[in-house]
Amino acid sequence: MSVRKYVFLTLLFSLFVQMNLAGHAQSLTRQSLDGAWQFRQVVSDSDARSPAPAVEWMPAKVPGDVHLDLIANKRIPDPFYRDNESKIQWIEKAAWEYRRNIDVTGAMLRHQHLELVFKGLDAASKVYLNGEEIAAPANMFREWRLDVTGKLKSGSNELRVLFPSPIKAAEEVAAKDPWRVRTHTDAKVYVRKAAYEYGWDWGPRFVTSGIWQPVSLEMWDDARIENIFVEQKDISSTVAHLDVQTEVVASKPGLATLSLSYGLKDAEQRTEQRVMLSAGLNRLSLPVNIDKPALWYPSGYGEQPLYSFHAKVSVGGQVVDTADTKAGLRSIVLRRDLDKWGRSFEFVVNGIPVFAKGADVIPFDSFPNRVTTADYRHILQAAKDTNMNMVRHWGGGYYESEEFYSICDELGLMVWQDLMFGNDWQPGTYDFKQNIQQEVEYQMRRLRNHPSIVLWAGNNETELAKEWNGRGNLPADVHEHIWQDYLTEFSGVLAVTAARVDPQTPYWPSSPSADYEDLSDSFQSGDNHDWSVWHGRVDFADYEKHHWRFVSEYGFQSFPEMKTIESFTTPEDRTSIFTPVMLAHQKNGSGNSLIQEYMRRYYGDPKDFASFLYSSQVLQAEAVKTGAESFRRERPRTMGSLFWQLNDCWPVASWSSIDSEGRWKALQYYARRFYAPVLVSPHVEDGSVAVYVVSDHVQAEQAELSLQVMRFDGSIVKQKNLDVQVKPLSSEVVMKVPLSELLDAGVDPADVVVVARLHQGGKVISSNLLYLPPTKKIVLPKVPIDATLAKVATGFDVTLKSAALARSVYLSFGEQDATYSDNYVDLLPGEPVTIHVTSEASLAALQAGMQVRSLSDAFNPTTKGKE
Ligand code: BMA
Repeated sequence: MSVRKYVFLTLLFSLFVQMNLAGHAQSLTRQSLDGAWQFRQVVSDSDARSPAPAVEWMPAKVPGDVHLDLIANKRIPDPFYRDNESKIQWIEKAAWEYRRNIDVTGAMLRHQHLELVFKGLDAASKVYLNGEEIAAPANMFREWRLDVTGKLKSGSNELRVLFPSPIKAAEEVAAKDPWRVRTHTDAKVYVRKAAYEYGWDWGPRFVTSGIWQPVSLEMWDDARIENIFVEQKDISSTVAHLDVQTEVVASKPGLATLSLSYGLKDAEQRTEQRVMLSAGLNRLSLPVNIDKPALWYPSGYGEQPLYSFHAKVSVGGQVVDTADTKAGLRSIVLRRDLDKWGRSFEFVVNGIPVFAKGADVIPFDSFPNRVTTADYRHILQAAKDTNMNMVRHWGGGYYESEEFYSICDELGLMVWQDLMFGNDWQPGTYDFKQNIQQEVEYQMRRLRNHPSIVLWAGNNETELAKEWNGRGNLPADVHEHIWQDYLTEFSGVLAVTAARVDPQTPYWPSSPSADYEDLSDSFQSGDNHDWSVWHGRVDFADYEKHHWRFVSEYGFQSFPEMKTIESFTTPEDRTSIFTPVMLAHQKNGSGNSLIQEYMRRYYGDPKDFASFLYSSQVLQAEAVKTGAESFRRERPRTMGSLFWQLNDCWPVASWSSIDSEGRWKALQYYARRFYAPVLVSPHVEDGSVAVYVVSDHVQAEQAELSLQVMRFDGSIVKQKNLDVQVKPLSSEVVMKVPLSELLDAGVDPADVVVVARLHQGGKVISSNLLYLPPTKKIVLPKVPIDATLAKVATGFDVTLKSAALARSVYLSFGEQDATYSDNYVDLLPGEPVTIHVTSEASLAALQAGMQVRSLSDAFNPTTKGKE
């Protein structure tokens, strides 16, 4: 057959297809199946020992989980209150089922494709339609798209999802792994589920089940859009070379039109392409070049413009599906160059080496479906407002919602995204590898357009875990086997998936890791988790001995403030930090004793329960401050400081800087200071006070340094001033003065404080106090602090004044909730500080509740030498 004849027939055939299609083309219809469902406990499960098994059908809410539904039906008490956690452990041993009806019309049945789409089933489950089992999903982190074409009938259809006991389900899968008897891998990891549900050293155990993400029925005919990927091929300030890939699933071959409009807010550009679809998945690539693109920058380095992309597929002139996405244009490189210290570990965004400043983020609640947009915004805005530019999304929870990443995009918070593998050793079975590959591919395709995501990290501490829990003593062949499994998964399957699905975003095998170049936790290379302070029980100053390349975890614990403690305790529970309920809300073993041990090491015994809560927060803040400033002074050797942890998922003593009720702890206020873009950081080294100036600014700038040695009554022992040229993106010692020169003869170092301030344009851009002897050797003056409350246009102002030094002055209003422009401030004699307060409460109520507490108030008076 001649070529000419072949082309003519093909065109004739497609024309025929077109005409046929034109008549029928309809756009995809999505019907939500969220909302009211029913649920019950499946009584067949023989050992469902529970006080009042929930056997009858009860109202349920989807998306959600069985714990939330039992709370809503008053079948269980508030899991967070007192020690209720221990009373509801029966739930994980029970099997549960959910059901609802779907009313289907003839018109719906005429669609070529009817698909049930479950965005998230936690976790091992069976799906039944009109009594027929249609699927057995077993991964909480995957989307389950179930073809029910020809299975739905006109009228009412019953959809039911059965969740066996997660504990049993995991045991059953684990039992099938021939290696398990020798690897002793924990059964729970065999079913892909959020690890923190099983409890963590800051979190309670609520092993739940449920339809935790939205469900819908999708009806489509010719084609639907599966995904849009804005691949950022080459980005610079002059031009952005993009490849916009639209993935279209077509039910049969045919001509279609793909049109794409894109742009910043209202500046729209368009491009269009006629395409020949083949049946199945089509990856349609549309190259897009944008001149002088508006680049996305991390917070502190520029704006966060987001381009919108709108794709439309038309068949026979009819739009059959549309899809939207946003993308921020930026180049991101994880630079790991050999240098005099080993190999660097720095994030370079649009050519700027960014010192990562931030914290680790855990799940926002023990029950994901209770987390609101306001919760995300409150915590993430707090991160931005305290000069953070990165959050590490830790690998023991669940991949977050679109909202979380969109807010990070908007705020310029880079996201170090762990894949959801937390600490535990993972199975190496073929099924498991398949399952996690599909999970990670799905999640990366869902999230890859978010400019905030700057790294995919394989897991949390699983490389480290190679030697944990006796694994180091496994027989050599077993140890070799589990290591091979690990490498295959985290430096094989998942690394390859990342490179294929999101080639522009760096992949890192584990946190911490040195990418096998060195043992993880190396000084020379990679990231590390520095737990010498706290878990290692060493002094805060130990941080200064560590020259890490990037610190992705370190931290110290404290208690939440009284109002949060009151939310889960009775007055009897609040008589000591060691009451059973206070201990039930401490998940890190002897954490409360360790706080006390450090308290006695640095300050002494707080005089009462409230003082303990307050001073534990000051202690935590001082500990992390010591680490953060040391890591920043080490720039460019160290290029990141992420402290453990930003948030809490329930009310608990933990490492968080913001408690479960969203109340900032002292650490959050301190973070704004030690993460300031330009930081003055005085430090005692080789018998001198070395004053470092650290800058994250890309421009050089002028500033004036003043260094004072001040007695606690404000009188000045020594003053030094210096004009400083602050270099961009640097850390530098700008002044170094021997202590002997700073302290005149007869001046007791315990009676003075070194005050370093950087002035610019008449304003103090950074100030820092340095105490010379160990804190415990210092007897702080006991002076009344004058606090004046005034109503102002935007709320209230409180002006604090003190005749002598007052450390970590904490302003609060008892029962009244309020937000503070600052808190836990050091008051220097005669230098009033005004804190702006916003609150629903009235002036009178605030006046009545106003309390001001400083460090010296929290401890019974001591006299010099008696400490
Ligand atoms: C690291 C983290 C978490 C843990 C924290 C505090 O291990 O990865 O797993 O909560 O330390 O112990």
